[in-house]
Amino acid sequence: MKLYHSPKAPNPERVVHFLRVKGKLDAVEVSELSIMEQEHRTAEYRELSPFAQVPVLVLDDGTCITESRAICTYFEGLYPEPNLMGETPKEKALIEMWDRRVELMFFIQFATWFRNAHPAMAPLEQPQSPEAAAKGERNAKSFVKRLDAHLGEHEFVAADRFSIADITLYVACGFCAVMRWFPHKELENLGAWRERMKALGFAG
Ligand SMILES: N[C@@H](CCC(=O)N[C@@H](CS)C(=O)NCC(=O)O)C(=O)O
Repeated sequence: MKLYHSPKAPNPERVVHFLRVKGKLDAVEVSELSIMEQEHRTAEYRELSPFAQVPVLVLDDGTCITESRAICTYFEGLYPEPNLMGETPKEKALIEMWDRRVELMFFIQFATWFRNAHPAMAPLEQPQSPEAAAKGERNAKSFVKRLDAHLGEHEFVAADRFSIADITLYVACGFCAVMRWFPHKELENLGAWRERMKALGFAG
């Protein structure tokens, strides 16, 4: 299997953390490409990823799987232990619910802010929109406050156990540094959750 990655890009990072926790990083050959050099926009790469994004997982039979969560679902099926997506129907639903909330209401909102506000993103996001940036920033900041309140009452994001939802939040929080925003330093419960993640082997 071959995983297409781009250094520091958060969506492939999500997959890499997921695989690392499973102890299966060596199951894939990692191929790096540069988003800033626009290596993901070549005709050859679009054969693998029609929307010109990383990550892509290419199976040995040539099947291409994009979407970081779908790739994680594939690995969860291949390598069930440790379970990261829920054991029971209830756990599976709660973990998916929170993972989608973190992805849609935080990760993507933050990405919208970053892509529309940061000068380095201008070549990729044409045209950049200050209105979209402001809306993304507002949404991301509002969600993170609600999440902080949730983490005041729960050790982990979903179903009171470590799961993919924590990995998604960890990656999203780290990504915020590109706008010099450090939500886990501003919000106490998020900061305490991050310490728990450190204890699980996630670098500070
Ligand atoms: N929903 C997709 C999003 C993938 C995505 O947006 N990847 C970014 C890197 S983190 C990308 O390839 N960006 C290229 C571009 O914007 O041109 C997933 O979860 O994999």
